[in-house]
Amino acid sequence: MIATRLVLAAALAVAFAAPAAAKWHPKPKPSRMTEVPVSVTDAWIREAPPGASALAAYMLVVNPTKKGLSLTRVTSPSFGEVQMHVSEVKDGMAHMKQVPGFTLGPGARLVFKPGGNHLMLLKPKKALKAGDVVPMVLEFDGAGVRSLQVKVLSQGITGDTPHHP
Ligand SMILES: [Cu+2]
Repeated sequence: MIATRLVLAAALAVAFAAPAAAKWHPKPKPSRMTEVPVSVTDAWIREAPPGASALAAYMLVVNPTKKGLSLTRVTSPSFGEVQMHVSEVKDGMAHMKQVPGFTLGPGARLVFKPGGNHLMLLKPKKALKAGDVVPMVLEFDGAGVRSLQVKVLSQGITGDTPHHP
């Protein structure tokens, strides 16, 4: 009888200890929270016709730190997916392809511009028009993030570089 009670008490102790143990071992991701002092200028999204399934974003990213950085992921709450694309000319034809990221050495500049590297914004969650502002987060592997607000502009909507339909 006493033995049974002890077992029950032990079982209860474990049950109550479990939540405390979970609290004791949090899983912080400091690198995902840290803002990296990367400079981002001239950030803009090209306004697309209503119903467009993809938009493109452009900006100048400069790494002023003394450490190399790897841009490995870009997200935006306004889009289901953001890809990093490079443009290249093959056999006289302009092509674009997705890349896993870009590395920026100390002091390096990374240019996203029409006809060159660009951020491909896919699965828009709502229609965007010129003047709208879209939050975006650049993630630098192991270093942190750079959060920014990107304005939608109508410039170039007729396009110097035809893009995804
Ligand atoms: Cu593209």
